[in-house]
Amino acid sequence: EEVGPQEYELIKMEVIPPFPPKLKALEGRNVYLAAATLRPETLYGQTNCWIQPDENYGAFEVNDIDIFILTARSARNLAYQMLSRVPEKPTCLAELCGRDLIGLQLKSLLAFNEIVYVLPMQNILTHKGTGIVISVPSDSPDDFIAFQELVRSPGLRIMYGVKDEWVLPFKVIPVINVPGYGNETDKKVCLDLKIDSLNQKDKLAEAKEIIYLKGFHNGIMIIGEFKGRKVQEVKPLIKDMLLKTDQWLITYGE
Ligand code: A2H
Repeated sequence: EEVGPQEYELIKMEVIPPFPPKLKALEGRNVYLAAATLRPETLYGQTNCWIQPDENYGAFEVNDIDIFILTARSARNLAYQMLSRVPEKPTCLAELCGRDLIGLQLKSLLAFNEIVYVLPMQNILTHKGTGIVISVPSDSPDDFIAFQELVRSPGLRIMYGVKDEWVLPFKVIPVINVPGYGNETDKKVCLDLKIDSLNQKDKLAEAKEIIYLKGFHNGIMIIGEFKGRKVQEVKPLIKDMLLKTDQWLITYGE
C-alpha cells in the first residue's frame, strides 16, 4: 500500500464571546477552533467538539483577522501551506491546555444545534489532524461512545468540570440513513459488535471501517438542504458550499 500525504478537510468553529480569562487578549478578533475531519457531510449532526484535556494547544494567527486554536504541530503544517500570517512561521498569541478550552461555546456553520460546547475525550490523539475533533454521535462510533460516557457518568463530568447543561440537553441527531442499518448506523454497529467503552480500540476501528463504507456507498441524507440525496453525491457539494461561505472549510495535507 502506498502511503502518501493524508488529505483532511479543516472545519472552522467560531468561539462565541464572552471569552474566558485565558482568551481575553483575543477578544475582537475572529477566533475559531479548527477541526480535521473526513466527513464534512455529517456536520449537521454535531453535538459538541472534542479536545484532549491533557494536550497543549495554541491560538495561532492565520491572517490579520482570523485566529485558529489547534496544536503547535498542526500550526506548523498550516504555516507551510500559506495558512499563517507570517509565511512558514506560526505566530502563537496564547498558549493553552486542553482543559482551558472545556466549556467554550462554539458556532458551527451547518450544525442543527445553534451552539455546541467543547468537551474532553481521552482518545483524541495528539499527533493527528489538529487535535480538535467535531463530534457527530450519529455517525462516528468514537463520538457515540464518548458522548454516552459523559451523559451516563456524573463523576466523569465533575472530574473535568463539565456542566450538565453542556451535555444533557444534547440529543443524537440522525444525519444519514443506511438501508438495513437505520438512521443511527453507529449505534447499531456498536450494539452488533458489543462496544460500550472507549477502551475497545480494535473493535472501534472495525466499527469505523464498516460505518464509513456503508455511509459513503449506501447512505442517504435525511437532514439539511440535500435531504433525500445520496451521501456520495452531496459530499462534494457540501464541501464546495462550506468553502465558498467565508472559507468554513479548507483542504490541507498532513
Ligand atoms: B472524523 P484518519 Cl462522522 N484524534 O470526523 C482522534 N481522532 C481524530 C483526530 C485526533 N487527533 N483528528 C481527527 N480525528 C477523527 C467525523 C467523523 C469521522 C465521522 C465518522 C468517522 C470519522 C466526526 N467525528 O472518522 O484515521 C475525525 O473524525 C473515522 C476514522 O486520519 C476524522 O474524521 O483517517 C478522522 O478521525 C480522521 O481519521
